[in-house]
Amino acid sequence: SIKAVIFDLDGVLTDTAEYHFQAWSALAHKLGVPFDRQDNEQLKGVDRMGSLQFILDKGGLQLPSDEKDMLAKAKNTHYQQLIENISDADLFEGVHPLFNRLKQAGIAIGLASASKNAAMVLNKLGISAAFDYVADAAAIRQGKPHPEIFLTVAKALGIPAQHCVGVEDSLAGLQSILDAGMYAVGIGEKQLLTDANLVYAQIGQLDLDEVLMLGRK
Ligand code: B16
Ligand code: MG
Repeated sequence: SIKAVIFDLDGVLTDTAEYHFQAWSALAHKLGVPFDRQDNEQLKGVDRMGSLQFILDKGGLQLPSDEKDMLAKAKNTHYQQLIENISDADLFEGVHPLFNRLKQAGIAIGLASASKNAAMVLNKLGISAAFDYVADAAAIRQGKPHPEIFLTVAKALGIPAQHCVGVEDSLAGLQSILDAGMYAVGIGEKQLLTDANLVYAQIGQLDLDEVLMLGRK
């Protein structure tokens, strides 16, 4: 049976994935590298330096590491400006009712976000207290698609992977969940998130009874 649901943040609980996209596309534009939403799908869930490297590789650019650090820092500053004014109004519809139902059912709630800004975003959304455990992105050595982050959260919650469900909007994240040995719920387009056990267009459409059935098979 399912004893924990481990959520991704950006693109699952709020639309910050859009702000990451805007900040990366501004940076790519400055570098003269073509970058569109299709490219961005590859970046979702991928950590900051990995995302920058994807853009540099796409443009055939090789830069010394101090310049890469500067570019990553500039992207983050831009991203933080974009999220400065987000609030509880930016939480996707349906998150509070879902969390309430999980709590009533005694199911643990975890966060597995690759973002070093996750704690700040949770605070702005007003949901920090809802989580039984929040992964520290800075302490994760191998980012998504590696399973480390989801396994770290499960371990901290004290729940074996086969009793966990991961919820993700990114291809890298779904890979991470499945390689961790968990059930995977995708949020987004069915045609894109083909590896997920179940896919819903938005978190508000997630059918918890259907998700919990995954653990009964
Ligand atoms: P930061 P998630 C990920 O968050 C984003 O999807 C990805 O676009 C971003 O590059 C990554 O966090 C790192 O974020 O630069 O804020 O540390 O989807 O895993 O919640
Ligand atoms: Mg995401």
